[in-house]
Amino acid sequence: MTERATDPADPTEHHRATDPGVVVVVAGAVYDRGRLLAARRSAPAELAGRWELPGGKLEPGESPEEALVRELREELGVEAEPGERIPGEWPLKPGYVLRVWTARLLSGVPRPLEDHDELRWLSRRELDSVDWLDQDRPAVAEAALRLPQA
Ligand code: 523
Repeated sequence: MTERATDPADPTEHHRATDPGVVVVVAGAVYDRGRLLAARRSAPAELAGRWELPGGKLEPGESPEEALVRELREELGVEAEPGERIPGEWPLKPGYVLRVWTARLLSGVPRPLEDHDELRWLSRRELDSVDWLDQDRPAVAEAALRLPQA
């Protein structure tokens, strides 16, 4: 299901879409021991083979943090704790925006269960070694600033 945020009186509204017609996609800059998790998309065809910060669309009634925890559990089989929002918002296809949170791995070893066919943990100096989706690049650059130099 897709969240189209609606009620301006809802106190959680600012956590969702600023524009009620916009679908929010949340992604996680998942850290573990000084490395950032990169995931290679297996679908749809136009995005397959490109690397992203894992995540997905908000479902109705979810906060972005809840959506992120759910997506990381579904897609990677891990438990993660959301941290801070990485400032900024990046347009995707028309009507969709990407927002990114940092997240810390709590338990589990990430596996590509859904939507991905490969995962890699990248140190700061390895971040340019994968072909990130264009829209993820600014968030990856911001996330890199939060990684220890390696
Ligand atoms: N992106 C994107 N970068 C990024 C994510 C998580 C998603 O550009 N880091 C885009 C890709 C899709 C759209 O956002 O065009 C929705 O992401 P998707 O397909 O991962 O969302 P889901 O998992 O909620 O989608 P369904 O499989 O349709 O439920």
